[in-house]
Amino acid sequence: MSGTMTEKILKQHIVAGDASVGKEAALKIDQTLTQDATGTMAYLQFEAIGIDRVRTELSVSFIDHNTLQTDFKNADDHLFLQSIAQKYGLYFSRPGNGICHQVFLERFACPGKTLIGSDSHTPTAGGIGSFSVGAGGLDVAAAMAGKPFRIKYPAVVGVRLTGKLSDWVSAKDVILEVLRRINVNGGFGKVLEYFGPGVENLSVPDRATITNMGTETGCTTSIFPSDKITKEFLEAQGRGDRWQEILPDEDAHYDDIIEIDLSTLEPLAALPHSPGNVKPVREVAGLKVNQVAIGSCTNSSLRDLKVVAQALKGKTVSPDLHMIISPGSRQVVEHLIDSGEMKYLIQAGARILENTCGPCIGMGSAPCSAGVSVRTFNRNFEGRCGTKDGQVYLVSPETAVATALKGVLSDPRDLGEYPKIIMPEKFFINDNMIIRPLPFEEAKKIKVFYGPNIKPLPTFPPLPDVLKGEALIKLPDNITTDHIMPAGAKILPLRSNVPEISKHVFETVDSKFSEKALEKGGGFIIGGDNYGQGSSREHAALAPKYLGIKAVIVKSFARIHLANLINFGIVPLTFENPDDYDKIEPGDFIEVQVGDLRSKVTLNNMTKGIKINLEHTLSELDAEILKTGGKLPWIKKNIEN
Ligand code: MIC
Ligand code: SF4
Repeated sequence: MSGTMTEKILKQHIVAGDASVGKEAALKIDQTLTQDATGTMAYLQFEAIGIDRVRTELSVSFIDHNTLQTDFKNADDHLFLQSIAQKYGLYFSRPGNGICHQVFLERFACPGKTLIGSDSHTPTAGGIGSFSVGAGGLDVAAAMAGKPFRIKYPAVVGVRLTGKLSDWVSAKDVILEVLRRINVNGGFGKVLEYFGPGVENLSVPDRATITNMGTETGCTTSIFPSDKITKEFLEAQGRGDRWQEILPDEDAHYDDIIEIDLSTLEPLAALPHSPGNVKPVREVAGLKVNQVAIGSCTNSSLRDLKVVAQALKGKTVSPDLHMIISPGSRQVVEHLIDSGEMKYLIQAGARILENTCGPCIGMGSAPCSAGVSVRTFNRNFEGRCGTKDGQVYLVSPETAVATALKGVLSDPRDLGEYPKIIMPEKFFINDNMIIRPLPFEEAKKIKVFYGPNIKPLPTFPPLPDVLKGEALIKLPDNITTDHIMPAGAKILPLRSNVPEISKHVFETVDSKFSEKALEKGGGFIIGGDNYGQGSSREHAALAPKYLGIKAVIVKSFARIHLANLINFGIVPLTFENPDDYDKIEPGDFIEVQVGDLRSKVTLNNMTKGIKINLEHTLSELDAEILKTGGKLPWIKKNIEN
């Protein structure tokens, strides 16, 4: 039977449910990844499930988000994660080894496998032909315990690539073009599957840039074929035996098709404050820039940094700005040192940071007041860079380096001849910063280290039939998880301490929110479209739950956040008629009859005396999980050890 790549991989992994678009399907998960910021909670949950070893083919725990160690908290969390990995049979990538998605692509990702990761950019591995999905930590914990992962069976959109990119135009411009066309919610419920003759003109890291930032469309995942180029990449990584061909059939049926002729693309930029706010660089060129930052899981591969190094060779970064580079992995750095290109970066005045997420998640390098920062990252949500009025532009490494040299936002095509990039035939393989799993008998003896910052998981009671309380906050469209539960150097160390981190919920929107919520005994959140876009951080559900939030009532949800709300027992509801959004004001007292969540849900605005019809997309199982008080108690009830 003919099919898309998505259908082929899913067919081999569906263990229950229905393979029709929009219906719930349960997938067997082969591989998992976590990073430190979501990992502490995910492993506390894994421990609470009570399994003695991970039940996946491969599970990897990375430390890459918070490595600042500003006090004992972060250092303690690292020890916790390392001891957990040793105890339960995981690979552990030590701090400094690199950004999870870059290292995973280099050393672990396999075509045809299913992967879930407690990070929304897990689809990076789609660049190698893996079906890889971002999820909340609890879903990853459940997958590590051998439980299937439930998704709404996706529609498959074929992105047909033709032609070849011009000099100074690169993979980032391809995904910015996709975002320009479908914006930050155009991918909801869909897989973006790349195919067509243009695919062979993109390397695996190029493809990974595209699947990485595909997350910003709200899609379930993005995937590229596994072809000759994939084989060469895996062979160069010493992993040729992991290759298998995965191509769509000639007559594969796509639910929709997006056509992109690579040769017509030009350098693009996403303007503040949305990755979907895309314009050609030439239209915004000349803007004075205070900072250029290169790196993140989107654009920190060896190819990307080689382009930057070659363009900087023998030149000096503009005195009007700072240039910061965070390489994706130690492998990338080793190659840059070996080829002498690291010297070009340093001689030009670039400031080299550790191989971590760094400025992308507000861990330092915040721009100056109202500063313009031009970044090769994937998100430019307001305040995420650490400066509330910072103006972040998302661009390719080519545009970033041109800007660093000129001091103003610049079209890289003005730099002249495109540098010649020589990629190694074989990558340096040095896995000495990856600690392998211990044999079971030895693992059993490991004692898990719990620092004083690791607080026990809060528990929540089953859901009552009627929810009552105040509308505590009313928000516009496209609220991100960075609004709900901010990150950055001050807050990330609190990820394993729910009572403390809850104090920061909605801090940038309403500084009194957490106090108010606790004082009123909880209540409701009212929002617009695409509520919860962005990160997979389950703290954006868990912390509001801790503050007593009972239901979130919005026009529409982003995928991962919706799943996280269910996992933590907050009822996700939408307006049957979006105009009813106007019928609730903050402070209104509300009563919502949820019953068994199988029939219609009505909201009674007691303050205004108005009844409003609400909807939801909850499956029977979701309803059961919610009624039990969340996924953890539900799993504990249902797991067969
Ligand atoms: C992000 O890019 O927002 C993060 C930080 O990587 C998050 C995960 C987190 O909040 O820990 C993500 O994308 O899922
Ligand atoms: Fe890290 Fe940024 Fe990538 Fe998130 S988007 S995983 S913070 S580099």
